[in-house]
Amino acid sequence: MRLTVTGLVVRAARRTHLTVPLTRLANPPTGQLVREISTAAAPKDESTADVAFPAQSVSSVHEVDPRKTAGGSRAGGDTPAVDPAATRFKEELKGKNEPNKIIHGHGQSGVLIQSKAYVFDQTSNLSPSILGCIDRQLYANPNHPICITRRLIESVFPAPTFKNHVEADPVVTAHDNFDVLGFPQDHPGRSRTDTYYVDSHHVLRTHTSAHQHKAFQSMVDRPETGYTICADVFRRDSIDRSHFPVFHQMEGAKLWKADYPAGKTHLRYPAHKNRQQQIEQDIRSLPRHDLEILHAPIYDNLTNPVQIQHDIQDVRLMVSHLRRSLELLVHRVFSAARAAGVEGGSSDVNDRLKVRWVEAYFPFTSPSYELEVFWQGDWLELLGCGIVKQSILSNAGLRNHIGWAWGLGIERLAMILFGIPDIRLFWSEDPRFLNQFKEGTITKYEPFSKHPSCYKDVAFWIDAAPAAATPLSTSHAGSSPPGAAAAAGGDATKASPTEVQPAAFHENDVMEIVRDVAGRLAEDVKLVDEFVHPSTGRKSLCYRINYRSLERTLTNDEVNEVHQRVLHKMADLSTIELR
Ligand code: FA5
Ligand code: MG
Repeated sequence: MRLTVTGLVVRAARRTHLTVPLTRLANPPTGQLVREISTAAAPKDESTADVAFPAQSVSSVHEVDPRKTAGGSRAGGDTPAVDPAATRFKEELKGKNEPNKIIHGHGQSGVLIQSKAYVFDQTSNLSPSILGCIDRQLYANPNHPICITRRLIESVFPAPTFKNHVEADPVVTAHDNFDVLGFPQDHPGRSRTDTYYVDSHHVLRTHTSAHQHKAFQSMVDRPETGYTICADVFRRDSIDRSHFPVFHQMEGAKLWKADYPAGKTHLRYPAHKNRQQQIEQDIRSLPRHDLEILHAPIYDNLTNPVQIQHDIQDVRLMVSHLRRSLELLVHRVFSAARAAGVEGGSSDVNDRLKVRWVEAYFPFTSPSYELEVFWQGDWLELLGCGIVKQSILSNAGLRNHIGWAWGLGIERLAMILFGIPDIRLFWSEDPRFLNQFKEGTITKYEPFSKHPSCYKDVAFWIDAAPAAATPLSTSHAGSSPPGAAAAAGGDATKASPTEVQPAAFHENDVMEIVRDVAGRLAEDVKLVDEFVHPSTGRKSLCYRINYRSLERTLTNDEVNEVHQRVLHKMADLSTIELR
């Protein structure tokens, strides 16, 4: 299982690939500077150093190279010009009313998702298999482990402090998924090889943070000071027992407001102090836990800085509140798992659970962290989090607020909670799986069958160097799950939108073909051989596909037939030549 993110190699690599905003380097908030500001009588105005997000950037929307991302995106997702043919086709899609199915006609293709029609353009890369997962809404079925886990998480972040949302429509603008959160234009998460584009302006969200800006905006007039959002998220990714192209995320945020009186500068300090005291009080009211915390860095001036607008004491307090809240969540989940008899990280039930905090990078928080838990002999990344960038709050109309946010993968917790060994099981419609779970109860999953695997290889030549650094050719092979090296999808070792090799082979293209043809019959796909021909210099890759159904034994003929169809589709790829 490639559930863990361990080792500093990955983290060091991540930082070299992600763009660190220049402002960070030009204005490092040295400890000295921060301390001076924090002890000054007049507190800083968190809103003064706003960086406006790019409202509209359409530089490469009509990129000719179809492998590249749409790159920029428009605020609100409105299309640049009204095309009468596209408008007619949209009406036709609505009239047909066949949701989540690719429809062709009049030289155009498109799809109806959640009653909205989208006409494909050269950026679109949706596949029938991914569309088939839309609208399952596992998080809304009270007897499904995803929903049971969601409810457990919500119980740690309850009303009235938190408003608990779900977001049913998976299509968001690229603006909301990336731009508004400060993703650099060359961030690997924007690549078409990693993200499902509905059209140049819309994507299937790659993370719940795509709803962060609107959730913050809606808090301007609401009594709640926090939220949670649950949704399905989509990433073109590798195939193994812990990765599925659709998974579920939950995002949470909590803010504190200072009631700065307009124009009365001398009254700002008491308002600032009041807010600080409120955070202290909120920390005191959090229940205690007995987790063993092995490592917990607060900030690092160079690599994980406190934002220039922030008072360092405020940050210390918010980080403490954030950590205590999430540690409490982990404690609840693991206590429930142990009570249900699911095997833990240690055979001794009385052993304390070990967790550690590690530095991370997200374009929309600083400082940022990941929480890892020691589970079944290895460190497992559960979530990412941090102090919300002040520009994001100000852009949402929350100028006097400061706060934290986190995002976690529900499957990661649910697999632990119920002892579910394979992520594909969550999508099973087999009653022998579904009938094991009941609203509000944690029960250990009992495997109902174990069917044999059938391995088949596919070997091919590639001409150009691969756009993806293949697992065997990277130094941190095996330690970095795809998607882990960058916020919200996008492995920093993979092709990026600025990749200079048009149409180079990308391993996610193989994954997508296998997924489309074999569906959930493919348990994992691994690169098993890679060599360069000594005289021609051409590179050969060999991938091994493990076919195994969770529900029945596959016949040889059946697997051969599926594999032939995979080979057939692979042969159509212009970037490879089958061997
Ligand atoms: C994010 O998606 C950020 N939006 C999280 C965040 C929110 C940070 C708010 C700061 C503030 P990341 O790509 O690391 O980050 O994913 C978050 C979590 O989703 C991971 O820690 C992991 O638990 C889960 N996750 C990521 N990729 C997968 C995958 N392919 N399969 C299952 N779970 C995954
Ligand atoms: Mg991560």
